[in-house]
Amino acid sequence: MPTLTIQVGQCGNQLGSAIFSSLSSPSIPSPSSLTPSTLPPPFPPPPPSQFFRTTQNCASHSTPIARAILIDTEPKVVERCLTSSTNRDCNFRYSKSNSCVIGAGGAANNWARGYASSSEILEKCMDKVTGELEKSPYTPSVHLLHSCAGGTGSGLGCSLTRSYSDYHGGKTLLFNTIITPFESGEVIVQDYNSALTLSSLIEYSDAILCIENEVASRACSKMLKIAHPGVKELNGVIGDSVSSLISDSYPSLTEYTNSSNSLQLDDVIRHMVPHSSYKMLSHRMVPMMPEGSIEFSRDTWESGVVKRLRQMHRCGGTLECDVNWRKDVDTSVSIANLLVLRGDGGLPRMDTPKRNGILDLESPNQPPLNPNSNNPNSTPLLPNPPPTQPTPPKPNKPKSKAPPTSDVWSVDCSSFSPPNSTYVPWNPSPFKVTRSHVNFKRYEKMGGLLTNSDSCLKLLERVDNAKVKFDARAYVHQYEAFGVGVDEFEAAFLNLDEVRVRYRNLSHA
Ligand SMILES: Nc1nc2c(ncn2[C@@H]2O[C@H](COP(=O)(O)OP(=O)(O)OP(=O)(O)O)[C@@H](O)[C@H]2O)c(=O)[nH]1
Ligand SMILES: [Mg+2]
Repeated sequence: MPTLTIQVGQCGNQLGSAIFSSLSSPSIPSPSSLTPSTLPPPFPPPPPSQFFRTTQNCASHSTPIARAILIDTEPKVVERCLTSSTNRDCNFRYSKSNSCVIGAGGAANNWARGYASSSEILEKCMDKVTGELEKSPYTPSVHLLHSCAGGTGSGLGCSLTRSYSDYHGGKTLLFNTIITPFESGEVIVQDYNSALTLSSLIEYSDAILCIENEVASRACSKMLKIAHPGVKELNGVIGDSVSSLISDSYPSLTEYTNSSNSLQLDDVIRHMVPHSSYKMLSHRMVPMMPEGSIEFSRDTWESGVVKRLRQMHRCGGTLECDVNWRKDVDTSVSIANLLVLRGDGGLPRMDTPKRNGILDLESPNQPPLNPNSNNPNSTPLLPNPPPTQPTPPKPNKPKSKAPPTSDVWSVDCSSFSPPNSTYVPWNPSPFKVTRSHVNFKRYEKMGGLLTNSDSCLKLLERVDNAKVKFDARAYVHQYEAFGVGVDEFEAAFLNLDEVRVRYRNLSHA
């Protein structure tokens, strides 16, 4: 099932490029991989069909096209994304007609300016979105990417999220990946913009993945040993972390072997947000290491990947270098966790290239997709696919094939299951694990963990910085000029305080 990505502002667009680049990167068979001798030499495997489409009847040769809309209020970044995706070494490309540059000068780091974009601008963006949606029979999830601190990504990103929710809410689930600014402060009003962004998304988005630039920067310097990481390096780390979670993976070997659908973004949202009062997600990834060290690493699944992720989760650390191995009780109470394990098997098998890859929706011979993801764990609190949607016939099943000779399917992950992990008592199925034997890039074994827990409190506490400025009414006039005054600020702070109280109370539930 397709997922539409909407990239807004400088950060959203640059990050989108990094995520699509990671999603379309070839996996490299590792020296000790269990299957590569039977496989042809490395070549770019088909990227996940959820995020790409192909053009007419030439699926095997054409470059996959990202299902993405590129939006900004200044042309530079969008143009750079379009140009770099035409480079020979790029494994995907953007559709030029999906770019939408409105205005000419940016939103001057002012959330209100971006949010107050005219209905004409919103309509222009939504027309592009509709144009892309019409290329697929049904799109159950939309992934919006933007920063919190600027004006366009944060303000227009929130306005688009709201419009999308108004037009398509109930039929489509919205997943916002947002980048929070460095605490040291790059933009003087970044705390205002972050507070207004979070408050708005909590209302209109279905799930919010918060990624801190601070953490990405430490990942680059401490884990990848990059001396002076720049935006490109930060985006490399974030792109890999996000794509390792959302790329194709399967709940079980049976589902993989029977060619059932892989986990889709709407399934992720339903699992991770079982109650609409708790939408804040965070992520972790293991391993992260310098490129040159990867081939020397010989991790085992249980002690090398799962145990390390479990300990990071236990002590609330986002990076492996923060792990305190002496801690033996969970610091946080979780609402839900999703563990994704990838690797051991090298490349995808080549006998059924379509299976892991792109379904050519524009080809007349392509069997239609089944829009019913029928996830048994889905809850009625988030919208399911629309009941009026006609159910297309089931796709022809590709021939069943021998299971991959990889042990990723049998890794013991029970340390994340209740009661071995601390969960709220009201979620009957808080833990899910999905797997793929396809290596993630060069990593022989890797694990990603998506968490909904009270670990988001640290981030929410940063709102207090905004309150201090607001008490002095600093810069508020700049927001008032675009319709966001004292009342709107106070409503946003109140909204965020309520979220804090809800998450804080998890440990008393
Ligand atoms: N990780 C990451 N952060 C970025 C990137 N570009 C900008 N940022 C962060 O985003 C914030 C600034 O937001 P931008 O996305 O540049 O702003 P914008 O949405 O284009 O809005 P205006 O320029 O104000 O119209 C700062 O916190 C930057 O550190 C990027 O490519 N990657
Ligand atoms: Mg900008």
